[in-house]
Amino acid sequence: MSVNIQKYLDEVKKRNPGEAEFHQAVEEVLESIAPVLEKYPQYVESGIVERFLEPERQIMFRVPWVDDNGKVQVNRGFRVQFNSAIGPYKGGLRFHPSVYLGIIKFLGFEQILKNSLTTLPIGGGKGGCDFDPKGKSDAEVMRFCQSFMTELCKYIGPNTDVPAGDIGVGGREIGFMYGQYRRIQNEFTGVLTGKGIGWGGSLARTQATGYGLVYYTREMLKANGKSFKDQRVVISGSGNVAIYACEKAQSYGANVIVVSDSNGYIIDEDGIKLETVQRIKEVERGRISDYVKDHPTAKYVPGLDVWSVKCDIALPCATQNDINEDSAKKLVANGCYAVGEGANMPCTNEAVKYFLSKGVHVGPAKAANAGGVATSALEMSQNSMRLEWTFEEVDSKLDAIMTSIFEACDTASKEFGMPGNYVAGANIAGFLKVAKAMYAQGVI
Ligand code: NDP
Ligand code: 2IT
Repeated sequence: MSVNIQKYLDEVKKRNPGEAEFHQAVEEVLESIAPVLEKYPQYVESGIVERFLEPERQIMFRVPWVDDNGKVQVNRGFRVQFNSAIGPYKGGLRFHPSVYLGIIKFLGFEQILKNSLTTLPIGGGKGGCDFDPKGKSDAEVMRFCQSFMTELCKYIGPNTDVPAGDIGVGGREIGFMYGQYRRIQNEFTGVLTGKGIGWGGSLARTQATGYGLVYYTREMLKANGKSFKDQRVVISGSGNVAIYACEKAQSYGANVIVVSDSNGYIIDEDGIKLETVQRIKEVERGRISDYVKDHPTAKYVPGLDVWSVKCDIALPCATQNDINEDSAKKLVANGCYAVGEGANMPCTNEAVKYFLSKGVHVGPAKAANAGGVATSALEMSQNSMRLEWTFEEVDSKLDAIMTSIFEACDTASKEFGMPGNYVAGANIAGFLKVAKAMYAQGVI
């Protein structure tokens, strides 16, 4: 049987006009799972693909709040509850001015497969708001978060949908939202993850996405006879994922020479000084350009062309479509041989194809950055058991999960005749588990 993938994609574009990021994510997955659908025609016949591509529920809501000048501001909030076949909806909240339905849907769609790969019982969802936390006072962020949760709380719950952080949502925002949820619902429950230590949070959740990315990339390098030791690493971003990827890569002997933000990037040939980045980003909420004040031998370059810096390993940890085909060509021309995707969909589909055609090892986001949500699921387990595990316990479970995710991608890539294509392997392994669950549960 030959499966017409284009028909599904055309239908997605027609039903979801103007949502370019969602179309892009769907296209990549459909291309990968074509051989799966040929092998298992029952998934085609029972409409699994059409159902898989349509969110179970999409919520959009007004978020009114009052700024420090007494002026009323209105933002638009989203929660897309995409698929709950294998567990409650699970996925982060993004607060960034670029947020619209197409971004939340691409993230929610990727989350289904990512969460499936974690081996833990979590479905896929994502939410967010077009609110820009930059330059806002703590009091403004609190009033905004309270208003956002006042509406969101109607749709979530510890067994229904468990949000967490993403771009623009860290410990401060989770705290304000958790407080408001608890006040309205009058219950102390694991409805959000990424909570603080001492009120339901898990040790190692803060580090988990960045550490997990490096654990996954370590396994990918190992399978190809390589390691992080003495390699030049370029990281984009300087937020939560970038910081802890940098820490773990350095602990494996890598020379991390670049971090960035949306204004520019730092090149420090002697190795990025992480404590300076952490002070600027986690404490002062400042700009990465300040780094050179402490380290005058480093260089600050305005703009986003981080991928022109020569490196062996690239870890994009900022945002989607950060590496296009041109950047991919520059990276390969400069000798880059491995890419570990810390951000969600940081490479365009054309960039991924170019990398694979040149033999570059690509650790796809939905596998390589799954450590964050996996540790969120461990936080949910701890909350349910009313127990707290040590940092070492959580970190060792995270390492084992990332190793098993790499093995699943590797095995699926070989089983379907594409050895070394971990992008296809991740899509296939993630999809199979969800498809099997949907099939068993009937047409719903
Ligand atoms: P943060 O908000 O902590 O940091 C985001 C970083 O990316 C900042 O340095 C930011 O710069 C930069 N950035 C954001 N948008 C842009 C843009 N449009 N252009 C250039 N730079 C940009 O977010 P996280 O570190 O949590 O998230 C980073 C990525 O990792 C995202 O793709 C997210 O979806 C993904 N991810 C996050 C997980 C988590 O647990 N937090 C889990 C899995 C994936 P600036 O400050 O200038 O905006
Ligand atoms: O993209 C992601 O996986 C996240 N932002 C983390 C989601 C979570 O529920 O911890």
